[in-house]
Amino acid sequence: MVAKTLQEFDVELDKLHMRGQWQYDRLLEQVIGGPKPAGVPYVWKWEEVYPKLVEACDIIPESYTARRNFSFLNPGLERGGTTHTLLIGMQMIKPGELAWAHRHTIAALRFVVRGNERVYTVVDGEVCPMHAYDLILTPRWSWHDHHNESDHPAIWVDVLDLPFVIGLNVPFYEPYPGDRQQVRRSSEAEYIQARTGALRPTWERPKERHLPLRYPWVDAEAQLKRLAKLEGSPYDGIALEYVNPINGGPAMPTLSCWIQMLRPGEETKSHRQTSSAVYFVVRGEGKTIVNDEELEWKQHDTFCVPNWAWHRHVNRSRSDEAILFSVHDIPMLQAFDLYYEEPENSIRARPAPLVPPVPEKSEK
Ligand code: 1HN
Repeated sequence: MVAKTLQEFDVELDKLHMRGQWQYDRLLEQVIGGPKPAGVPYVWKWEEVYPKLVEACDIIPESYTARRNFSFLNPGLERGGTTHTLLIGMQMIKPGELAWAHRHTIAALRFVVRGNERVYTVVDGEVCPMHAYDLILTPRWSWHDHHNESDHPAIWVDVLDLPFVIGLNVPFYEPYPGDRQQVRRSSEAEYIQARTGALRPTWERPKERHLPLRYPWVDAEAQLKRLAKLEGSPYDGIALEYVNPINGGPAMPTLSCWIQMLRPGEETKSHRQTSSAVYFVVRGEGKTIVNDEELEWKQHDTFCVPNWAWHRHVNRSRSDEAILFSVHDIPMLQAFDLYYEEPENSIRARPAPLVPPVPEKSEK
């Protein structure tokens, strides 16, 4: 009997829905050199997005049932998503509108573009006012409804870990019984958020996750200004993370949110990370060079940096700062020891400043 060739044997196995390990050797040859970035770098221009949002207000007269939201889809990803784990988009809500309450296992956040005191999201019974550039979390499985009780349209950026949750096949969803959820109105002291500062009730065990629900822009901007004179990160300038004040970790278990200042004329060094990111330009003008592609951006543009793509940022202005808000999937990778950077570890690599030396006693 003539011996089977390996190729014939592989075909037989394939019919039985099995595959020999030796086949992976061939596969591995293709992946040598590390991950290939998933999707492409891309910019969604405010000047193209904004008129479409305005148009959507006429074409979709109510945001009552659905959210009047556009997702920004990476032209290089067949499965959808802005990166392979993150989805960013924009939402507009007209005066008097309500986007009714629901919850899902997809974690989300809102970064406000246009808002005011009478625009708010209710998250698990807590009212979160939406002023321009505030960050509001709507954590996994939290009830959330959006309200615009003001006379002006409101716009915000939505970021979700949707591709990640779909990838793990855990997309639960539930509408609230009724359009708006009950609010803890009697006193702000009842809010979980009132317990996230440096002074906390001695009689309660603190809630440990998904806190606070709202990071006001006034605090973020003040902290950027306070630290602007520092050297900062060679790769990201003055990049600050919105952290959970209880455990010091990321704002949500899958999403790390950053606010970052590039000083006038600042050009960062290039690096790559196994994480991917989406960016929203708060203000300023510049470019981010991703591999060989130059992403030109200005105020209110949105862009993405795929995983394991070399990237650096340039603030083109000699006189003005550029401010970027970004969301990274770093915690997803760190949870499983899959977070790497090249050419060096830069995130949290440096120790905090030392106590200044005590001067020697002078002889009198
Ligand atoms: C969602 O629930 C919201 O609650 C916005 O405002 C955008 C995009 C995809 C899936 C769910 C919201 C969304 C979304």
